[in-house]
Amino acid sequence: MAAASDLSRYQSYKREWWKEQVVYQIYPRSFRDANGDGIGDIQGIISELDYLDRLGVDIVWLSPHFDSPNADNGYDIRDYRKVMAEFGTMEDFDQMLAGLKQRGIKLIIDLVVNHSSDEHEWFQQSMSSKDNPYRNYYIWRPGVDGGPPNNWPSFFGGSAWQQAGPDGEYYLHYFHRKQPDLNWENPKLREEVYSLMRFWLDKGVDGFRMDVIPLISKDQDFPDMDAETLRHPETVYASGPRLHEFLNEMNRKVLSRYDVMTVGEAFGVSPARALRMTDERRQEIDLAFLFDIVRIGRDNWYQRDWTLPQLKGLFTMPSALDSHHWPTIFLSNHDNPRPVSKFGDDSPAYRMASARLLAMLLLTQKGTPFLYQGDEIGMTNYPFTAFDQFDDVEIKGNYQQVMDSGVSAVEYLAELNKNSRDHARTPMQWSSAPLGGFTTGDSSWLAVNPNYKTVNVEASLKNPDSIFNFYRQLLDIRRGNLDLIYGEYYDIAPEHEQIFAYTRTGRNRTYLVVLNMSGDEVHFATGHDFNNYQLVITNQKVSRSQIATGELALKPWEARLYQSD
Ligand code: TEU
Ligand code: CA
Repeated sequence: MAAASDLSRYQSYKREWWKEQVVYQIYPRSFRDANGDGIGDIQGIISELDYLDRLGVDIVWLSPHFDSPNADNGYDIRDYRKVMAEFGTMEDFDQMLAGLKQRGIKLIIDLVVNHSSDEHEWFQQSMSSKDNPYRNYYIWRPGVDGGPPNNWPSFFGGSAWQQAGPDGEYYLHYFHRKQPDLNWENPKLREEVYSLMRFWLDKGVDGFRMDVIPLISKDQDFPDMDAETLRHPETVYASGPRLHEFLNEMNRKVLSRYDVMTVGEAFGVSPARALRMTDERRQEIDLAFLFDIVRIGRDNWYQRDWTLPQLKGLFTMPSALDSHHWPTIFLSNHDNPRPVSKFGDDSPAYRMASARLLAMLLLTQKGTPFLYQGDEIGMTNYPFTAFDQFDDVEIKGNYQQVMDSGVSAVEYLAELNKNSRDHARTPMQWSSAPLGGFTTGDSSWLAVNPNYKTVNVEASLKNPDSIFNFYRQLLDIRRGNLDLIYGEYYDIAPEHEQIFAYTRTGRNRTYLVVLNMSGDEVHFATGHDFNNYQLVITNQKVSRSQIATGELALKPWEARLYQSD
């Protein structure tokens, strides 16, 4: 049979639902509070299912909803089979899942199995004695010369080793000391993980986002790091020798038995390793989040300048992958600043235009798009003025270390105002009511951005030109549009300092995207004859006469999508 009539393929790509759909990430603590205690919850999500449906997203990724003492907002799990009491009950979860399914929306949940909480029963047992059957669920080593076993650092400050229990040994924790790393060398531990995965899959969830998954395999020699490596410990942590073996086993024993998607947080991993993990012929995981784009210019807590040609180069790499790989596209998540503040312009003059431009960028690139809650209404970074306004364990853990290195508090605060994880975690702004309508109570666990009176869902739904409605229109254009989804990517002006312009060429037509990523009016020669193109959508009110010569006059932050006849 001719390839063209094979419905399971589009050109060289194997068609998969998770390549064609759009994911929306919910950070439950900050999404919507239904019972007035100032903390988002599952009933809050349930009350907004129609909102998600109206937006038109296909898949929800829910950040951790499991029982947790919240040292790291749920990324420290005490019981993998229980719902966090603050978020609700298992009945609430089941009701949410059913409500999503009713609306044709899939659900993927967070799989956090590089570490658990120190309050997990396994760890309590493990710590109790060297002879406990759970001892090897975690990674214990004797100290060296009265100190920790090696010089490995924790991402959240200090040593990655903590002494505990009656035997004086140290356990490993790459993150907070309340997040002990699980010992994947132990086959029993691996079976526990597979079993908890089946528990949720059997409930009907459609897959997993896998937290720091490249970190699960550890170099069993635990060699000291040199000074240079100490600046980027994740490169060592993500180089463990058995990663691919473990992922393959997980796939064989669990994932391959369900129709699900998996996306691994490829933190620290080399591009080659990320490619191996997601090569469809190897049967490990489907997708990976690479951090180059979202963290462009980042050097630890410091945000350096970057240029548009550099950013465009980062988009070219994933699109150039062979057809056995499929990229993800994301501009933010719960660990990163707001995209309109980082990649756009969040000043009143350009917030709306630049946020709509970023919507077009996210939804017309090649790869599965991940949209983070609040970005669809153009939520911005929070204007932090003091350290006690932060909640993040990363800042609390690193503060003293940064101060001791001779940096001033003013400078650190200025950098955190660009890149703190808390920018993404302020409560979702639903209306102009007090606290942005996030809660019916009189406080919220993290402050609401003071701009909630203008930046909120209620206002966005009413305004036909809102960022929300632009997302909605683009999602409609993208849905089922195989040319736009699978079409070949070509950057037509990689060196241009202000314009990001590219084509997506499918079987039936070519799309042309032109984005003015600057606050200037720019004249741009596209090299395309617009006689054969129609304007599909723009983020500005423009007349079509401007396109006659193949040269476009673009307003500040203007975004246009064209299609060939
Ligand atoms: O994040 C890991 C990660 O990439 C970073 O946010 C990391 O915490 C930081 O940059 C180190 O400097 C995942 C989760 O997304 C994050 O929320 C958790 O805190 C972390 O793992 C631990 O589970
Ligand atoms: Ca609540």
